[in-house]
Amino acid sequence: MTSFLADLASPQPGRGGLPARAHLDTDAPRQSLDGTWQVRRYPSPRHLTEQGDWSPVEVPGHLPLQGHGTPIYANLAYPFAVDPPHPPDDNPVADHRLEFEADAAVLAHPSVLRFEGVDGAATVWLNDVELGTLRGSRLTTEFDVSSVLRTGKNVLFVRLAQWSAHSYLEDQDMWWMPGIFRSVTLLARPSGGLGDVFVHTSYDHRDGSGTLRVEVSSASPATVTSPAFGDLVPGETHHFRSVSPWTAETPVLYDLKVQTATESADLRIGFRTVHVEDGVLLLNGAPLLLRGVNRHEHDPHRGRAVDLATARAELLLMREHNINAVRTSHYPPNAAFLDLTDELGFYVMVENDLETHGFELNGWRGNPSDDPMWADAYADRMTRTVERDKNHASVLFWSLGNESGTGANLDAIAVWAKSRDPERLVHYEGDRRSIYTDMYSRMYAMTDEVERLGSGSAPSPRNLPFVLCEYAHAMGNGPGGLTEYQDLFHKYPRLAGGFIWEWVEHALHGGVTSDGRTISLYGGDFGEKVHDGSFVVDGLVHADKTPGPALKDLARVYAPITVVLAPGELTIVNRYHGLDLSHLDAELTVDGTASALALPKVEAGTAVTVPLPFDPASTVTLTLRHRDHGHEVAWGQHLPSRTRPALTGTVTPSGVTPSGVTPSGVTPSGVISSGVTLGPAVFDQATGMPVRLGDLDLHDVAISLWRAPTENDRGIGWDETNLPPVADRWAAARLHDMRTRLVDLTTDGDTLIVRTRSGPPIIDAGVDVTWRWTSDGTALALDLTIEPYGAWPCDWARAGVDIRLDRPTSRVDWTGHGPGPQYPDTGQGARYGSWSADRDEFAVRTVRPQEHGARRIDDATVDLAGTGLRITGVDVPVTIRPWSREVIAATAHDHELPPATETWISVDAAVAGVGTASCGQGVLPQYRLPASTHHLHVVFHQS
Ligand code: IPT
Repeated sequence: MTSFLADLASPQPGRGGLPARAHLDTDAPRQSLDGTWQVRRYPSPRHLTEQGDWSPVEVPGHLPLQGHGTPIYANLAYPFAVDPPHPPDDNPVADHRLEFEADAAVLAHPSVLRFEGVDGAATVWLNDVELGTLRGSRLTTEFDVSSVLRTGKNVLFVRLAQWSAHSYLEDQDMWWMPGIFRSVTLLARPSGGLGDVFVHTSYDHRDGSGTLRVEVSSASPATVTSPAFGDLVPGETHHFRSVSPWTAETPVLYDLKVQTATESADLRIGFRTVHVEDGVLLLNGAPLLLRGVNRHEHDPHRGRAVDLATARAELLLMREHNINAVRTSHYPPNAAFLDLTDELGFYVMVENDLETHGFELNGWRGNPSDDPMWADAYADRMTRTVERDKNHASVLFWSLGNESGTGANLDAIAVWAKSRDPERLVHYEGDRRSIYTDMYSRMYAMTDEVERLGSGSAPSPRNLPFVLCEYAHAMGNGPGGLTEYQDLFHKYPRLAGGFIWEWVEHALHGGVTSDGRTISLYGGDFGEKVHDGSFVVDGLVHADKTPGPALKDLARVYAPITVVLAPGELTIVNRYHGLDLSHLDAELTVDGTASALALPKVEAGTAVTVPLPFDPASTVTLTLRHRDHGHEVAWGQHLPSRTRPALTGTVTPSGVTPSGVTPSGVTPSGVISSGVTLGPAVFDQATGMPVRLGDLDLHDVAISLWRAPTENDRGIGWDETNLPPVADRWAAARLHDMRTRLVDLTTDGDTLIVRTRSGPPIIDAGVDVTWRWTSDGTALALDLTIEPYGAWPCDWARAGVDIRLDRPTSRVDWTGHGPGPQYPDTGQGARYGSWSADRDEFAVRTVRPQEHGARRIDDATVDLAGTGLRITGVDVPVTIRPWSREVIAATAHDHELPPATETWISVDAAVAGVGTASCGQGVLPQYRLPASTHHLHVVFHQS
């Protein structure tokens, strides 16, 4: 076993494997070795005598998700000493063993054993014969087993160590979880069968013609046929006068059969040309806008062992939300995923299995990217990436890897990729010189810089098109600011769009609480000493693939059509790559009554304005639905101006005794003077706050400027790296800890006027608040003015009123924007209408609790088990939750929040945007809330 140990410290690629080739679907017999294997563990490769017992394990699967060890989440930081190429001694090893009988059909031929993904570093034996080693966790390795596979019992043995030299190359921001997490297959390789196939196509948009060349390597003569094109000569370029191009909008695939006398493969190919001209990314001659997401493979139970049905469902969900591009961050996906992207229509950037990000924490010293010792490993990884996936129409870009600094090894693999596959574009973000890439790529660049790049006032290297390989970090409540990015993409042809970070949250399933709540876990929850907490939970969809609110917002922002409704006219901007609108149905809804609308013809890349008379006082919504898929593609809405609710009569306050207020605003302890009444409301003369509305007790009514920090509030914005996160600024100002003094409580005719002054301790800044209460005998109206005084040390999170009710809410029905939440820089997907949500939906729960769920309402009824509270106003931001903000802020996981026994309601005059400072720019200036005067008009009714 010394060689096992020595191998682990070798920067060399795995040995013993066959040359990389395309993942082909052939008719040669095959046998899946997936299923139940046996596993036994050792604490380290130096302790291989201390073996544990054999126990079952499912393949594909990760060991830590099956009770063998624990997952570790770290972003950049290597959870071991950075001592390349050496792995740590503390290095869990697992022997995997499978006994199987080989199928006669496989045994009848030479054969290979294929591993599609083994996380960690392994040595493989079949029937005690060492086949070689596996390196490159997310890459395919094939071993020739022709002379080893036998009739009857075979024993496959895989010794897998978690850490090796190659761990330095696999520092992706995700869970470290060893295991054979993709399929293991025996493939018959008939003599004279197919070796490799490389399909080259192009499309000429000027005349609709296409070319096709199929390179075949095989041990005997091969033929290529296609129902559409007849017989083709391998290796020869065929010209076809008219082909249907492949695009994500029209994913036309042609069948192709490549065969020898002994083996035949079915391929589905597409004709398309991707290239760059004058700094613009073009597909089939027309500008290409990437409306993309970064997709990791993740399932809360199975980790990266994501089955194809799940992958298909993910892609369908993306398509329903106008996503047209996927970056396979940060490794090649399950090979069959790309069959789906070909078929369903996605532009794919396939990324090499490479990241050395942890070296950045060490000033990039010793970075493998620039060390000749690692050159072969780099070449090996890139080769296996390109060779496996080179026949997919959907794959437009090869990415060299993620966050691996710069260096000669990257330069070399870029040059190799370009020479091996000149028809695709090469991407790498980490090297700003962009000397060998086909696009200038950045991550999280701020909108002002993107604007400069788009307009040309900041030059992009070599006049390359610009792409954001990551932006808008979808962590917790957010991302804010999607619209600002998209507007720039629409404005400047040089901007080719980008990929949101990221598609799916990587929370792991941690069981269910006694009251039935799912436990979702993140970094640190497994006792890791080095970890990055909840930073792994940052996706548009939750780990179980249920959409978070940001997905609806993104769908609106990514819509390939913009609909603008104004009284008298309708403008439609068609931003499709090539489609006109004939595949859409339009529905016009005027004040709730829907009718079909005939759409004008609008060619791709053009806009049309047509007359559309309607009463400006009506609510008009135009939705466009995709006829084939049924999903809503785009919508626009005209909203009439609304007037604030007015009471029809007034009653006068009673019981106001100015002497009840002492100069300091303090009443004798324990005495609640409740003599002040106004219609259905009773006020505490000592505090000036309402304590009762009809049958409802109101508690803790107070002014608040704080929110439970979002994960974006906790991040340092890239636009102000010299400042602490806004959440820390609020904490320093003790924004959560306001102290209030009643200034006076008076009446002015039928108005009860309460003036209070509130401010955090320590500092001499705060707010003067005037509460003007009126009532018609049944409802209670509040006119509130919040005015800052003093020099405020920070912006506010919000400005509004908190109320606690001593009973839980079951649901909320409202008229206003919905169904999703809305902050000033999010909620693009929220439209005006009548909505209903249960307590959890309204609150919008996140894996790590934080401020969320504000809706802008005109009329909301809060169901409080037997009674209700109705709130009316115009566009009033409201949050309704069972917990105080202090509780939310102090709770690390959703399942740790206490059961709902009460209701906290906030009714705000203003709220701040959320931005995307968890990784990227903070809240844009126009969405911040510097100290200033705010007004709120709202009416409460007990119902
Ligand atoms: C960037 C990484 O590429 C990605 O894997 C992920 O970690 C993301 O950030 C944040 O979730 S790197 C970052 C330092 C910009």
